[in-house]
Amino acid sequence: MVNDRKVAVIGCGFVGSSSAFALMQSGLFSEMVLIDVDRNRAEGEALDIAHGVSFGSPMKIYAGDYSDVSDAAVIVVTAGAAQKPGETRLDLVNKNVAIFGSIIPQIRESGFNGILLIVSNPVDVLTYAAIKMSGLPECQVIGSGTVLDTARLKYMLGEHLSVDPRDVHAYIVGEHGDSEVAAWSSATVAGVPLNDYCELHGHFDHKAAEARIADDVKNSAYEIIEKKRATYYGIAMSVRRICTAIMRDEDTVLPVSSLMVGEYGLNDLCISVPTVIGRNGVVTRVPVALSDDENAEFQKSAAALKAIIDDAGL
Ligand code: 6V0
Repeated sequence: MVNDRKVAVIGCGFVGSSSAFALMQSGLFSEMVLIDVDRNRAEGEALDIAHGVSFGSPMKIYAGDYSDVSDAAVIVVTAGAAQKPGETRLDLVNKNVAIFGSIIPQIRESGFNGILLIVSNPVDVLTYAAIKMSGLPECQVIGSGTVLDTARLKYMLGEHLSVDPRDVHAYIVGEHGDSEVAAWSSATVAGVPLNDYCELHGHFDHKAAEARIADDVKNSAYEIIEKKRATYYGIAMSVRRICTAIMRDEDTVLPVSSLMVGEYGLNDLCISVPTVIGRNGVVTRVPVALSDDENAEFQKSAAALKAIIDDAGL
């Protein structure tokens, strides 16, 4: 039986603890179990976060093990090595595939049948690995994908155009990483095509602005890691947003990473495209319009991911 009020977070480092903190504040769950190979870390984070409960909604928060996850509605996996300054997300493949080899089979053996949300990097490759190792239906395994990159894009466009980022409709698609693609051709502000909206605000040099903003989005993780060693608040809010879409059965469109079965001509790899998310996970993917150039870049991103999946022997 799935307990709709229970979430588990595996990996309690910067990203896991920040996500747990954001989930505690969300009021979505009334029970949260934290798991880490460093048991003290999980216990410390559980205590620290639990002390905020009296300012939020009643909630049981504790450090546990895999016997505690069988009935969770959602498991968020953030365990694994993180990027060091100068390292790409793809540099982490072998280390984190091995770590997943010790985590996902234990989730499987527990009998878990909820939604598995993968956050560890490289997230697209690890989402694919989690589908293979968990035996769960593919719609129940979701990678946080380019939800964070898209949030960064909307924030930066909001700043550029002095408009609420929530009124910017624009997506980063492809790999959560260096080959990601900004889908400029379908971007709008309140339904107005992006370039038209830019011109209303006195911005005419579209190509230069697009290149600058896409670069800033792509490089923001590197910049933050260089300055403070890790990124965690933005991803924690992304985790909260994805969990909200799931638990409230919102059918929200979010650019999560999931297994392609013919969409965009792709098969047998996980990559981010706008995807409808509800209580059972992936409902369907939205065929966002890409220009020829964007599609070529997106296909390149997919080919790069496929090569890594094959190299890793997944
Ligand atoms: P961190 O602070 O080093 O935390 C990792 C945690 O995982 C530590 O507490 C470890 O003890 C724990 N851990 C390691 N092995 C296991 C295991 N077998 N079982 C349980 N716990 C284990 O790293 P941080 O929290 O900064 O990053 C975690 C992961 O998230 C990394 O792979 C990052 O690259 C990734 N991120 C993904 C983002 C996204 O948008 N998808 C964004 C930011 C970081």
